[in-house]
Amino acid sequence: MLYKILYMFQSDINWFNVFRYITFRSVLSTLTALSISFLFGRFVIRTLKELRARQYVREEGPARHKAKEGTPTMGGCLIIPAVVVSVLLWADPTNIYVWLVVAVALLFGAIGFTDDYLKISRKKNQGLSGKTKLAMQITVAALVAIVLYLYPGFDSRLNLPFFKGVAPDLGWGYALMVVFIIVGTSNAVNLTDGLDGLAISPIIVAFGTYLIFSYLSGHIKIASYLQIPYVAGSGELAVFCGAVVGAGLGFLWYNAYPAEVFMGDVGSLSLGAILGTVAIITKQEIMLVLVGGLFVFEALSVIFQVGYFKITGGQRIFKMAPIHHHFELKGWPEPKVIVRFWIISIILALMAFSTLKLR
Ligand code: 57M
Repeated sequence: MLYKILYMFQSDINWFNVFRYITFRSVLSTLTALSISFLFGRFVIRTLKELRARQYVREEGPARHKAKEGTPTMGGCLIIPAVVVSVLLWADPTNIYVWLVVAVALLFGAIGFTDDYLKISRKKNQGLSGKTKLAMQITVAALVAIVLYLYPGFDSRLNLPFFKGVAPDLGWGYALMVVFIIVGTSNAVNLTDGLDGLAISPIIVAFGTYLIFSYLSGHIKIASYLQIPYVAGSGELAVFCGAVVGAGLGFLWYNAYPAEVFMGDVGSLSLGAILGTVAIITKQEIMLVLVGGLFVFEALSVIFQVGYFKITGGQRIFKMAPIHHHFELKGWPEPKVIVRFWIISIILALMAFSTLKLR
């Protein structure tokens, strides 16, 4: 919004022309969200404590986690508003993709908020039933898929990295893939959020990566040179990604080990869904497997653990899933698990960038 107002005066104040540039507004969006989450962090933590929004730790978890009982949760109530306010200030309000991703952030945030609220009101780690939560996620993701499928500026071809000019049109199958990506990424981030700062830092890395991908895919000349799909208007999502990076950095200030606050499902479900939606709109869906590789790895560890447990009648592949608990139970101190997983997420992001010219 501010962007449109300030740009109106660029004929009177010439340097206001700079507000036209996505790069400049992405930096402002990052700094605005960082300022909001950092400055309001202490107030939100205090309010969550007063509202008894405290974490109930599952019995069967690693013993060390019992000490975390009572930590304020629902820190997503700090992250999401910081993101939305920054996006409304600095993104182009006429861009449909911006509003679609804002809607995803708020609707998945509402699902997570409901889950967190039920856990807190029941005073145990049992919120929405798995089926109810999944049904709500699929419903929202299906609405996104329908909007994108029907939007004339968006096509249903699947962009395959490494294969020049190969982009099969999946038709309605693309809509199903959209639902799978959004719901899958949302739940993968949710599963990953099990140690202090373990989810938010790879989120910052992933959105920093998609900030650049958004800018590239929305720039017709650069997209053509790199031979990646040009998606008119997707460049504005760089402003959105910048807001998530900024809000995430401000939240990490308080979520860093030992955490003063957890993001809750209100944060993890929303951030995961946003990441999946941005990957789809920029037509870098397959790249998400690499950029969000840590989230994929965590989710797969649960799938394989549960599957093997059922097939073998009780045996386990890992000491405990998701995989971060396995290393905890191997004796790695929590900060060591966290930082090593951060390193992996940075390596994966660098690998994703390296594919940009490998065609
Ligand atoms: C999401 N939530 C954390 C916090 C955070 C099917 C099964 C794999 C499901 C899975 C599960 O319940 N996942 C829920 C993970 C929880 O964090 C809260 O949840 C929000 C994110 N959704 O914001 O509010 C706990 O994680 C710890 N935590 C931190 N620092 C943070 O910054 O230390 C979170 C954020 C918090 C806190 O202790 O209480 C979670 O782990 O529940 N279940 C599991 O992940 C459990 N695994 C398991 O049961 N494995 C089995 C089978 C089912 C695969 C096995 O391996 O045999 C583990 N999680 C817990 N206890 N808490 C192990 C048991």
